[in-house]
Amino acid sequence: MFSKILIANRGEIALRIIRACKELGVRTVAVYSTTDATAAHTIFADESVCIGPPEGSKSYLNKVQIISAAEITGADAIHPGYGFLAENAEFAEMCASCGLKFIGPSAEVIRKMGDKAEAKKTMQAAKVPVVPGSEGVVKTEEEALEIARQIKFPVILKAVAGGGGKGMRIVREEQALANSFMMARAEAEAGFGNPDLYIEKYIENPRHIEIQVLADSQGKIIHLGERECSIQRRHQKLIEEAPSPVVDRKLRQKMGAAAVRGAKSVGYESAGTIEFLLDPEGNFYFMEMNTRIQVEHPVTEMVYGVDLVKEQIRIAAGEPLRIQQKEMFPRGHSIECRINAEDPTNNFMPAPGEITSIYLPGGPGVRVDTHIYNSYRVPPFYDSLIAKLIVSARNRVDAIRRLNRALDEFVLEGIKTTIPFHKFVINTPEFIKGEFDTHFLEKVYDKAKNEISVET
Ligand code: MV4
Repeated sequence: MFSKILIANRGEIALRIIRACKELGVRTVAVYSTTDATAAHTIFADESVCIGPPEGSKSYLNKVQIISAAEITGADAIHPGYGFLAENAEFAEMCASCGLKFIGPSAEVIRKMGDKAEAKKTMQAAKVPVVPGSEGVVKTEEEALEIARQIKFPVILKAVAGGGGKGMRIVREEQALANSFMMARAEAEAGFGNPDLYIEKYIENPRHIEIQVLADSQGKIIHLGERECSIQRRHQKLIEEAPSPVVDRKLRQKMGAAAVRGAKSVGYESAGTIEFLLDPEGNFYFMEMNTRIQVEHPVTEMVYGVDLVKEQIRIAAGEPLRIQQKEMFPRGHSIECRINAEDPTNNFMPAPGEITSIYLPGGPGVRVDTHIYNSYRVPPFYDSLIAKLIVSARNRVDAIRRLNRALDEFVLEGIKTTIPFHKFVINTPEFIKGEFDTHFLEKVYDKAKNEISVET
C-alpha cells in the first residue's frame, strides 16, 4: 500500500478521498488555492500545500504546481478525484514520468476514451451495443447526408472531443443537415480546438443508465450494477439512484456483461463507468466511458456494500480485487440528491456566499458527503456542488419517504440551494412511479419554479 497520497482536488470529493486514505492507514497531502486555506480538505489532511490563486486554471488545474507539491511532500501517488485533472491524459503521463502513481487508468486509456468516436469504435469491436451511425469521423456534409439517409432521421451530430453533452446537435430533417453540420463543426472547433464530428441515429426519450466497473491490475474485472441518472438539467445530473426502477436482474446482467467486455478490451484498470442510453423498448447503447470516480458513486456503495474509493486506491497499489462478481447483488435502494449553491427559481444561477446556519440530517440510512460547515463561505470560483445527500432503505418507496424526511431536516441558511427543488421533484407522480427519461426536468421545471420558495 502507498504510504502517502496527494489529493489533487477540493470540496466534498477531496474530503471523501482523505477519509478513505485514513481508513487504509495512508497519510494524506491536500493541495489548496488561497481561497481554500480554511477549507475542510485543507484542515483534515495530514499536510497541505498552497498551489496558487483561487482560479481553477491557476491552482487545481496547475499540473506543475501539483506535481511539485507531491515531490516536496514525498507522496507516492496522486488521486485526482473528479473534474479538474481527473481525465487529463497529459497529467497522468506527467505523474508516471515523475514516479508518481496516478490513481486511475493509464494515460493511453484516458486518451482513447476521451476521443468519443475512437471510444465508440473500440466498444463496437468488443461487441458492446452502439447506436447505428458513422464508423468514426464524418469529414464532409455529403458524407453525413449519405449516412443520415441510411440510418434515417432524426440524427445527432457529436463532437469527437466533446462529451457530457457539449458540442451536440440534433437534426430532424434532411434540409437542416448542411447548416447543422457547419454550425456543429464551428462550435467543436471553438469549444475543443477540434472540429471533428461523428453522426448517429438520435434515440428519442432515452434514459441515462450507467454501469460501475472495478478492474484490477491483474486483469480481473467486475461490475457493480447500474445507476439511474436520467434526472438531469443541461447535462448536469441532479438526482441519481441505484438500482434503476426499470432495470431488472436480466437486463442488469446483460448491461453489466457488456460493460465488463468493453473495459476488458481496453485493458482497463481502476474504477470506471460505462454510460448507456436505454431506449423505451429496452435496448441499450454505449454512449461514453468515464475513467474517473464519479460524483454519484455513493449510491452504488450503499446498495453493493463496497467502498469504491478504497477499492480504487487498493487497485492502484497493485492489490488484487478481493470481491467476486457472484457476490455482487444490489441490496435495497439508494438515492442521491446533489445540493448545489444555486437558485432554482432563477435558472439555477450560481449562488455563492456565506453559510450563516447549518444543520445536517442524520439518522438511519442517511449519509451526507460534504465539506461545508457553519460560517463557511462558498467561493464563486468552482463548481456549485456543496453537499450530496444520500439515503438508503429496503426499497424505493421507503427511500423516497426517507429522502423527504432528510430534506426536511436539512437546514442551510445564508445561500440559495437546490434543496427546495429536490423536495418538489421527489414528490411528483412521475418520480414516485419511476416513470421519467432525460427530458423529465425540462417538463417539470416551469411548474417547479412557481411552486418552490427559496429563502436565504
Ligand atoms: C444521445 C442522445 C440520443 N441519441 N445520442 C448527452 C450527453 C452525451 N454523453 C450524449 N448525450 C446524448 N446522446 C443519441 N444517439 C441523447 C443524449 C442526451 C442525454 C443523454 C444522457 C442524459 C441526458 C441527455 C440529455 C439530452 C441528450
